[in-house]
Amino acid sequence: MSFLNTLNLTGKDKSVGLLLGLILLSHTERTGAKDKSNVVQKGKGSTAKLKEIMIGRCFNYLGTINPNAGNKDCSKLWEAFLRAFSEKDPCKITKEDYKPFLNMADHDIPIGQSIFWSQTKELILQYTDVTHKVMPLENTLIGFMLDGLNWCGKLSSPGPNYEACPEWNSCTNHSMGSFWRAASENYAMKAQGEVTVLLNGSANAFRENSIFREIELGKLDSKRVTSVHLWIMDNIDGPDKESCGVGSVAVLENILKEKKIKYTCVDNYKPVKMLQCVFKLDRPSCNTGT
Ligand code: NFD
Repeated sequence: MSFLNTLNLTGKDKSVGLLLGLILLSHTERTGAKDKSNVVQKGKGSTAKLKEIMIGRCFNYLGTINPNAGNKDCSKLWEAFLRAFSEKDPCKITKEDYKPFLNMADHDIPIGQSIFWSQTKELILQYTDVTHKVMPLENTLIGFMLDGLNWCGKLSSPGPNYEACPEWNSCTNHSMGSFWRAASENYAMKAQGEVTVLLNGSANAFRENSIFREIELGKLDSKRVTSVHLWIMDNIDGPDKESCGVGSVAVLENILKEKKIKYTCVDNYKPVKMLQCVFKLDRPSCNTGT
């Protein structure tokens, strides 16, 4: 009503103004201008050719990367994935919306090959490619199909919105945030045997609000996980901010003790350090002494 007051309307005029306002509001809802909800969509739109990329990655994964993942229908997987966010407000997508896709795409993770990371994505993917000894979320069918892609939908039309998406941090039930939380939860629940965690010692390693801290750690089942190996890797050019027993790493160690999960902790684990050094051999900390 304060808006009407500013127009200096009185009596009957005010009622007409109110009626006009209501008509305008209902028109806005019908035409889909409400897609913007309360959030300005400033983020990148969905990745071009999202469907083709996802289906192609799916065939590649099942055919060449991990034929043990079983029989899956890649087109049906795409449809289940799309249904999670198509024709919906991109800020109102929940973890549950992705459950049908996750259930269809799910497969076993070999015992002892679960590996978690936070702020060390590039390094963990290099380590995975070189050793073939671990299977991070990004090397499961679910993670492989979506890693590095962008997506959201809009209320007023089906399919991905290629123009713009809300920024990841602008809302809680973001289409991508909810997906990664759901996928990470699903991945962590399946961990068995020895588990590895690779954290960044040049940062706040065990960051609050990180998916590793908020979702994955809590889903590690102490009956299935026999031990956790923490590798705290500093960037080659430093700084050495956190280490085993120091800062947020100490907090993580205490949580593992409370959960009664055995753990080891190594600072700058040599095989990973050597990978970091491949690209920066001239740095003093990479001096191999030869
Ligand atoms: P992180 P974390 N805006 O390095 N996971 O502990 C945008 F655009 O802090 C895998 O949270 O570690 N992207 C993936 C963001 C994604 C933002 C999420 C942001 N504000 C979780 N914040 C994946 N493969 O992409 C975070 N991100 C994205 C699983 C960005 O792509 C893995 O199993 C960043 O590289 C792993 O154990 C990524 O989220 C753990 O959760 C991770 O942020 C890593 O999640």
